[in-house]
Parts: sequence; structure tokens; C-alpha cells
Amino acid sequence: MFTNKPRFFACFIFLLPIFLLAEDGSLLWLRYDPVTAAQAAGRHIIVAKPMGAIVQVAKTELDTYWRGPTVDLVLDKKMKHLNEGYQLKWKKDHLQVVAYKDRGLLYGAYHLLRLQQEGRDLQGIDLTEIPDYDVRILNHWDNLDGTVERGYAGRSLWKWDELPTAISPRYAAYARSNASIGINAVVLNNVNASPDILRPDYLLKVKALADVFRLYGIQVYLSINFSSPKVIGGVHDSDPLNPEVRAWWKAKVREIYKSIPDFGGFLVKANSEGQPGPQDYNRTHADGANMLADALAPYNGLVMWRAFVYNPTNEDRAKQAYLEFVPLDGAFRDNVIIQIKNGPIDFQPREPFTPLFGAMKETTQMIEFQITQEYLGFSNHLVYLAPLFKETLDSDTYASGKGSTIAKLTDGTLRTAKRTAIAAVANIGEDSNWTGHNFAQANWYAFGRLAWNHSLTSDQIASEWIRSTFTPHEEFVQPIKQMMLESREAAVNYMMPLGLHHIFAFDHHYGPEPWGDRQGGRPDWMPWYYHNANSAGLGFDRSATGSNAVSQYFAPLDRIYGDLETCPENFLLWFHHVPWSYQMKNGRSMWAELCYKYDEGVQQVRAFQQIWDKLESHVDSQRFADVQSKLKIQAKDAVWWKDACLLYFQTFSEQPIPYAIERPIHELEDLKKIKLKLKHHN
Ligand code: GCV
Repeated sequence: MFTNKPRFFACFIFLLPIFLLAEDGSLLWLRYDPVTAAQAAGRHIIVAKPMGAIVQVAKTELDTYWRGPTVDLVLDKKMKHLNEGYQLKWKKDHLQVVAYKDRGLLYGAYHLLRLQQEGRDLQGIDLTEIPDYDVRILNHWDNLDGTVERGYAGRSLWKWDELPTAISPRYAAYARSNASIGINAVVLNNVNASPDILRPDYLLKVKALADVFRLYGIQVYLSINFSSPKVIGGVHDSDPLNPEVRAWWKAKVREIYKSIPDFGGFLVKANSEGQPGPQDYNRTHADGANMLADALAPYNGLVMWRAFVYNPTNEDRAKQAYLEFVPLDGAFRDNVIIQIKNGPIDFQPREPFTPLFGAMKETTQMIEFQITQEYLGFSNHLVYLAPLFKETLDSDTYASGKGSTIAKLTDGTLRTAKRTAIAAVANIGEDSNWTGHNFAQANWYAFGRLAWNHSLTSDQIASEWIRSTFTPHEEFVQPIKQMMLESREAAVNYMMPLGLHHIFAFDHHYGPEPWGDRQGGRPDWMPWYYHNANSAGLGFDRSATGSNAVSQYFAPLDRIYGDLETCPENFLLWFHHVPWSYQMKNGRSMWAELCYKYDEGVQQVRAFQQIWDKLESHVDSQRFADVQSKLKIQAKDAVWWKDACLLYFQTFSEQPIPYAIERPIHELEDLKKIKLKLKHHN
């Protein structure tokens, strides 16, 4: 395990205290040392009375961990513009945190602790932080039987069988971690929702969790099953225009708010992948969403209605959400937000943004990211997702002219909204390090930080996270940051470069299966549907000569994407079926470039291994070994991806793999036999 033994032993004596404290990652980025009595002497955490429960938490955190000067936590009801934000400033010899809401003081307290942990100088500090989105929400795809759909960090954190009697200490630890990065809401259960979640016995369990989370400023939302009135309510159907159905939802919502007065609202996956919905009764998404919105409105509750809809029709899957939702623009109540995945297919390693963003001018929209790495090597691969999140948020849709980025369309800048929101599917489970891979913690962290401030750079976020999670030593921070910043592109390279997408093994989405085909299976779940490899070339023709998905983008993007010559090369095979011999900008043929990209991905992961091993002396032994072994898996998987894709596509290109790059080490026929027994819970 120790790759640099001599150096390790030389500095063993000095590093002993660190090595004795083996860390399992459970502290996340919150590795604060409690203050000693001497450090606390003379410094006070001052709070005006009466003090709400959230402010009490802020005070306790500072009392326990703050080593700086006296801090004054001030609630100022004149500072409405701060919303849930805060000001941090020096006042003579002490620090002041000023907020309009209790939550603001809590966030301000965590900001101070973060600066302390990063080793920053606070002298003269004067800053104002206001969150970019009102609702910063994690979506858990947790099932009531304790499994997690697309979860790779163990079983669900929520112990439904033990609730409401037993309250695991991890509930508060989870809420605290979220609060420390500004997350203020969670959806507890899978969007493929069991109607049971709305039964009175489950609502008691939900209430127990909400009672814990409230202390950390976190509101609870639930995913609902659209057929609930019929399945658990004894109503004849679940037609949104049926008065009995509407009355059932109203009564259910009243029941929820009676025990959870700050309940957030509902998340709904309807008429998608077999889930029930209003279309079962020839009603529209708007009919369904508005019925729920009307029930929630008296309590200020929200409906987050997902636009992830597609059916196995002749229409390109990438076009379907737009086709279904744009005609409904303006038909939704103002407490409905349409929740849209970042890309038009499904959380692929790289997708252009979903063209629905900005295309509904009278409807509030929010983005949904996926933190859990369903399509990015599960919790085995080190893939830092901030660059992916930023790529979408910063994408210019041109919906209201140049500069109409998705961030500005969804944060209230370009479109007025009753409330703005941003969501991501969590990667959290009961593993001791919460996320399976120690570096996957960075993706939870990055989502929270970007939901707070989408102008932060991936670089800044990585730097904060590394300093807090490992060490502020620059010799460690710089190379690890570079590795993280490169890691998403590396994954794209060894999995699906140049705009390839969805060529995963059926069902579990882990390894490559570009040859994949299931007799009788849905075409839009088959890799060939997406890559279209044949002797002429590779890729999905979405130009005017193909599905014309490009027409859903605002000018000039429709033209830029639609023309092979102007289409960005990282989206080439997304929008075009490209001849193998097509000449790329660097002069290589498309086939050769594909080979070089796959190879580059492999080389990048090998470099990550070297970076990590070299920095062993900076990391505690357990986390060092955990990450080291995961990188080995990633390196093997990268070669597997490269060989599988190149050997398979070579059967169509009929051209050699350029001799300058590493030779395949597998036989295609052997790779085709690999059938992983990975569970997927739908
Ligand atoms: C929760 C993809 C995933 C499904 C997921 C679905 C969704 O299809 O593979 O597991 O279901 O997206 O986002 O609803």
C-alpha cells in the first residue's frame, strides 16, 4: 500500500498524530476541532434573546468550534434583501454576523467555520452573501424498503421500520452537513413513488424526520404517486378533474400540514417510465400539477413537476419533453415549477442542455442535476461534477437574446418567479463516508455551493472542499485540485467522447455495451438507438436531415449545432451521423480522433493514480487506501471502456487503431460475455 516507503518512515515521527487518527470520511468537510477552554477564554458568542432553535444551533456550533474573536449574531428585520443570506463584518475587535432570517445566522456561522478551517485571514472581513436560489433541494431516490434507486453508498439513511420511535443520530448529522453548504430542502423518497408514503403511519415517520431537519433550516418535501387517491384513498380513480380526487388531495395536504407546518410540497414524476399521471385520464400535465398546486397553495407549498417524459415512439427521445411541455406554457399555477434535467436524454457524461430551458416564457423552471453517478462509474470512479454542473448553468440558451444562461433563466434574473429552485439527485447512503467514494463527497458539496452561488468556479469550490476535507497544504491542494478539475473530462474521454451517449450496459448503466440489444426491448433503451454505428459512420443525426432536434434550440444555436462544420466537436456525434473519415479540426479523421480520445481518458486516470500515490504522506491511512483502491478500479474500467468501444466500432470503421496509442488488451468477444449482476430497483 505504501508506495513511497522511505519518505514515509523518515517523517513518521512528525506525522504520527495524523496517522493515529485514521479517518473514515464520516466527518465529511466538517472536520472541525473543538476549542479548548484556553482557546475559548475571553471570546463569546453573543445572541439577542429570545433565541430560535436554529439560532441556538448556530451558537452551539460557534461555541464548540470557533477559535477566533467574539462573534455577535444579529437578526435585523430591516435587512429583507438578504433573504436567507447574511453579512460578515468586523466591528472594532469582534465579528458580526447580520441576517434577516434565523437560517441566515446559521449559514453565516458555517461560513466563519469554513474560513477558519481553510486557514484564511479574517482581519477586516466585510462580505455579503445572498443565495441565488430560494429552494436548494436534494432529491433522494430512496424506497420505503430501504433500497436506493441508483444509489451506490449502501442502503437508505432513512430507517422507515424504526421511525418514528428510533431517531438515528445520522439524521441530525445529515441535516447539519446540508446546512453547512446552504441546502435548505430535501425530498425524502424516490420519484418512482410508492403511494404508501402518504399513509398516516408513514406521515408520522416523515414528521419525525422533519422535526430533526427543521433545526438545521431544512424543509421536507415528498415525491407522490399520482394514483394515490385510488390506491390508498379508496377513490374510484385519480382523475385530476374529478371533484372527489381533488377533495382527497386537499384533505391529505391539510393532514400533512397539521403535523408538519413547514412542509415544502410535492415532487412528481407523472406519465414517465410507466408512472401514472393525468394523461391516464386524457388530462394534461397542467391539469395534474394545478390540482396539487391548488391543494398546497393555502400553505405556501410548491409542486415540482418533472419534465422527464418520453415514450417509445418514432420521435427522437431528445425532443419529447419540449414537444409535451411547450404547448402548456402559461397554463401552470404560480406555485408549480417545472423540474428539468440538465440534458435532454438522461444525465449522460456530457449532453447539450435541454432545449426546454427558456422555451416556456410564462412558466417557472428549475434544473435537476444528478449527483449520484448513475452514468459516471457509480461510487467507483473519481469524477468531480462541478464542471458538469457549471457547463449547463453557464450555457447560453439565447432564449431572451445573448446572455440568457440557464442560471439566469432559473434564478429569477430573466424570468420572474414566485420562488426559484434548483435540485439534484443525492448520492448519500448509510456508508460510513456517506457517498461510497471519498471524492464523491465533493459532488454533494459542489451542488450545495453552486445552489447558493452559481458564479463560484469549479476551481474555487474544489479548493474549499480539499482544504476542509483533507488539508490546506498547498503541495496537496494544487495537484488534487488539478486532478479533480480534469476528472469529468477524463470520464467523458474513456466512456463517451465527441458527443456519444447512452452506450451503457442495459439496466445498471455501469460498463460499456455499445453492441447491446434486447429482443423485444424498448429501442430508446438500446445503445444502437443512440450511436447508429454503420459502415458510413457514427452518431445520431439530429440535424434538419435527421430528427431535427436542433430546431428546438434558439438561433443561432440551431444553426451552429445543425451544421457539421460549426457544431462543437464535443457534441459532434450527439447532433450528427459523421463519416469515419470526416476530418476533425486537428486534421485527424473522426475515427482516429475517437481512438485518441479513448486513449487520453485512460492515460488521465493513470495520471490520477500517480498524483494520489505521491501525496500519500498528506492523507490519513484509511482514506488514502480507500481512494487508492477505487482508482485502481477506475483505471481498469477505463481500459475496459476503451477496448469495448474501439473494438466494437472498429467492426464498422474497418480501420486500424492508430499505432501511437496503447493496444487493446481484451478480445471483443470476451467483453461481450461480461454480464454484471448489479441490482437496479425500478
Ligand atoms: C428514478 C433514469 C434512471 C431511473 C430514474 C429515471 C428518472 O431513467 O435510470 O432510475 O428513475 O431516470 O429520473 O425518473
